[in-house]
Amino acid sequence: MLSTVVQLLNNIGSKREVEQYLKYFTSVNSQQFAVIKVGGAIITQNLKELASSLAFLNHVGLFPIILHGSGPQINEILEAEGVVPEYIDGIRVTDGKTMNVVRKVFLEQNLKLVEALEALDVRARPITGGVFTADYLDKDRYQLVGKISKVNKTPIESAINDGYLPILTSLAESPEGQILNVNADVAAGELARVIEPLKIVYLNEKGGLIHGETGDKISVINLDEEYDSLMKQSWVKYGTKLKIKEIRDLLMHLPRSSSVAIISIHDLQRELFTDSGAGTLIRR
Ligand code: X2W
Repeated sequence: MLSTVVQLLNNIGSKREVEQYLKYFTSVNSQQFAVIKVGGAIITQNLKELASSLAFLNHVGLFPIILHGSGPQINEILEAEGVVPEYIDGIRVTDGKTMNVVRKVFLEQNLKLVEALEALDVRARPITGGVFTADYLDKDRYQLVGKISKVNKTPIESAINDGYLPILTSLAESPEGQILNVNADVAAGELARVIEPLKIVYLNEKGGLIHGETGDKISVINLDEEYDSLMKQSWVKYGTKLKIKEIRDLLMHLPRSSSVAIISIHDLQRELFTDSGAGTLIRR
C-alpha cells in the first residue's frame, strides 16, 4: 500500500517526505488528522477535483473532517428570487425567508459532495445538524445568525468509527431548537478548536489570501508580529477580516506550533505531504 501511495505522490514531493508525513498522519487517532474547510465556490467550480482529492486521502486510510460553505450558491438563489443579499462585516443578515434558502441550499450542496464521493467508492456521511449549538450572535443586527457556544464531536466520531468521511455544514441550533446560520469559516475554526487536528486547511478558490493592493498571494502571516497592522489595512475587510480574526482566535487556543493553511484544491496533496506546503500559511 505504502509503495503505491508513494508512487502516486511522487510528482509532488520526495519519497522520504511523503512517507514521513503519511506515518505522522497515521500516528494519531484517526479523528485528529485534519479539519478541512471547503469554500462553497469549490463545490460549484471544482467538485470533481475536490472529490478525487478527498477520495485519495480516504483510500490511503485517512479521515479528514470536511466542513463546507455554500455562500455563492445561496446568493445565486436569493438573486433569482429578487432578494439582494445583505452582509454586515462578512456575515449574512439572515431573515426567515433567507433562512429557508440557506437551509435548502446547504442540504443540496452537502448531498452533492456526498454523492460525488460515493461515486468514487468513498463512504461519506452527511452531518447537517447535531454538532453546533449556538446563541444568537446579535438578533437585532443579524437576525437568525448564531454564535457557536458548544461543539458536539459525537456524530463526527461515530461517522469515522463506522468508516465514513464526515461531511458537515455550518448550520447550528439554539438551545430552543431554532436553526441558526453560521459563517462557515467561523464554524470551521470552532470545530478545529475542539478537534485539535494535526492539519487545519481552508480551501478557497483563490488559493490563499490575496493582498488587496498588490494582488500578490501572501505566503506567510506571522500573527504575533503582523496581526494588528494587518487588521488596520483598508483592504482587510468583510469576509477576509472575519477569516483572519477567526484563525487568530483558533491559533491562540492551540499549541504554539499549530498553523492554518489557506490553499486551492489543486494544492491539497502538496500541502499535506511536502515540506514546502502551498498557498498562505498562518501561524503565531
Ligand atoms: C454563511 C454560511 C455559508 C458560508 C452564508 O449564509 O453565506 C453567514 O454568513 P462560504 O462558501 O464558505 O462563504 N453564513 C452567517 O459561509 O459559505
